[in-house]
Amino acid sequence: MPREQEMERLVQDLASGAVTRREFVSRATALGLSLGTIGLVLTACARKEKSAEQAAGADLGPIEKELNIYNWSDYIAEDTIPNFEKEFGVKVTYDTYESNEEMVAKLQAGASGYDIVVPSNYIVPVMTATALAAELNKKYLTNLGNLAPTFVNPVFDPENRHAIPYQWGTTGFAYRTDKIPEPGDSWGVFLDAKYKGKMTQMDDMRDVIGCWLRYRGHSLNSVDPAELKGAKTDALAAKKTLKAYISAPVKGQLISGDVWLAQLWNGDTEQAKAEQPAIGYVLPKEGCTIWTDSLVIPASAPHKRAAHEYINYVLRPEVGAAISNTTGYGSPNQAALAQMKRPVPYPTAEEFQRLEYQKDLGGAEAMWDQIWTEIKSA
Ligand code: N2P
Repeated sequence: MPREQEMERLVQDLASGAVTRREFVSRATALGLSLGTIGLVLTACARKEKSAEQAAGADLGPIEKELNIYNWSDYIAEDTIPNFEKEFGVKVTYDTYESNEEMVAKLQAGASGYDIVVPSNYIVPVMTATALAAELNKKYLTNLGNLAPTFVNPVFDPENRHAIPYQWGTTGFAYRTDKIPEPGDSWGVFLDAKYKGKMTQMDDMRDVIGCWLRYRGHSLNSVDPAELKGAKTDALAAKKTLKAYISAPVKGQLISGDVWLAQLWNGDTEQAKAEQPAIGYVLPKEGCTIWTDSLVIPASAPHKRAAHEYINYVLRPEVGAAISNTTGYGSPNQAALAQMKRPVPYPTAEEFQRLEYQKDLGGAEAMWDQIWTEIKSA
């Protein structure tokens, strides 16, 4: 295992209690970590454990009158918030974002005022390791039993201590069946000069570089400089044919016909298709991202009781079903499936050969950031 990964694993093991503090110190020293850094990690970990213990059993008091939600765009049913406000007597402020990085940057900048955020799987361990996520108080989550077994105790958040799965989906490409009847099933389509100016990729480092890594047969979590160099070459070649890097807002352009082919998530594709039936979706043969987004309460959330009530409300079968019926995404709410118009079945083991969950890049994030900056500014 490369040294960086070994360190990362070691810090995770300390945080989860898999190694003792004493073991951590001796192994971290052997890995060449400075004593100052070791001290910082130990202090952060102790502080986190203390606040987690306090939070998990705390009585949160009466429900507050306000709730501030920060969610991805187009990721909720029309009546989800109004019904919650009416029933619980809470005024909800609802803001949206377009990428995990945008959301995390807001939280890292200091008390954001948000009570609910919706990170993807690979972001949750980052939020817990940096004490950005609050420990959930399960006594308020009486509907937790409605989660499908796959989403209970997920690898990204053992025992659902900080995250309750909300929706899951994939990142493939959407296309106009009337403009490109046969787009094939490869990420290589983005290199096809025939469609120059009519294609877009997501405005998301992980999805763009990730798809080009898969195109070359690598993991979309690669931290190998040579593999990343290849992915960068392809991304730069594809950029010559692209109209833009754009995520959810591309739906309008697919509907109008300004864009014929767009790297996009399955559910947003379904939403566009509801308005323009000539839209198809492809999971490229080289493989692509599968993700689970979860409801998380930031450690700095000012309205924690209302946030718990909201999570518990979303876990109701009819609320979960209404959300997926609008978004087109899969629901981790097993009890909701029976009420869904087109339930999206969770992938089989065979389908998983084409799918990969993103992981935190750890120390290699800076290298990815650098490559993405170079691609964007080229
Ligand atoms: C929102 C879909 C976002 C999901 N439209 C990406 N994880």
